[in-house]
Amino acid sequence: MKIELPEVVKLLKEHDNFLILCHSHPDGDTLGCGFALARALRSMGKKANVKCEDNIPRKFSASCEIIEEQDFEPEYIVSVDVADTKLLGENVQREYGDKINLAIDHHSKNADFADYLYVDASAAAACEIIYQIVCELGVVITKDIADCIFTGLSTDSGCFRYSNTTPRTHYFAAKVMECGADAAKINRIMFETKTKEYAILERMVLESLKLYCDNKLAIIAITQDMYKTSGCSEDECDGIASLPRQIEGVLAGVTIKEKKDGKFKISVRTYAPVDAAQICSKMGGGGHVRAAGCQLEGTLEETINTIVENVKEFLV
Ligand SMILES: [Mn+2]
Repeated sequence: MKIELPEVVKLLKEHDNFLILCHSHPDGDTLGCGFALARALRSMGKKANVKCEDNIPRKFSASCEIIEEQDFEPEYIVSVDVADTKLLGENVQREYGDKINLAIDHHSKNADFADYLYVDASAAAACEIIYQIVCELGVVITKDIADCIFTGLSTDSGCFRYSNTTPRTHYFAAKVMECGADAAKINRIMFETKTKEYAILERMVLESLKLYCDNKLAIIAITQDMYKTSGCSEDECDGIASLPRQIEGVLAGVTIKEKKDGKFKISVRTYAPVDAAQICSKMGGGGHVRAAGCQLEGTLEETINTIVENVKEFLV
């Protein structure tokens, strides 16, 4: 059932012993939401843990500092930034997928899997929602909470450069900076710092770049071999998906990542009027207007062909 923000706040006040679920392959937004909310609830004297199927990439350790796990039986399960229970990852989905009490999200196509759902699709990051919730809960926004929220705001808006960025995104960022968020440090870690391994991987990925559809579609591919040769881990290269769209004239940038099981994870980034969510839903996935994803099987060549076939009609 869809609810509004005051009801979300009421549910959080009424309950205790929270388990907060992030999506798998965690990004700055889902982690920022999870740890900000857990810290806020704990500061109200409640118990709260954060759960994620995958390991948390090292670059988030400075801003979303991992909190010590508390020992309790979860009573109220909240998902943050999770559009579909599939995105929780296999194990978390199996254990909690049908037990989620409250979903807090900013994906317009949320699968409505929880007892209660709050979606604000106008939010650039789910952390915009968490900021409002934390304020309404009346808790003091500590530097730790501020850093978490800033991380979500900044990463989901591409350092406030993507078209999803609104005055409100900037306003909330300003508010959490007033509470001590270290914006410069977080942005440097998220957007300017790369490991030597990542730089080597990036060079290989750029060599894989191919242009299609009158140079309006750019595709790059990352194979398991490239991870091995470069020494770069898979969870380290989320930002690479923005690469193909940087080329002048490109309206759709596609990143193909080979997973360990040989299947391909596809990330699509677009500029107006091309709708990434529409493209990906044709291939069994989904997401936002400018950023979406799906999964494909087959050889790399077949996968590229499938993508070109599905994207080209949107580029005429
Ligand atoms: Mn998000």
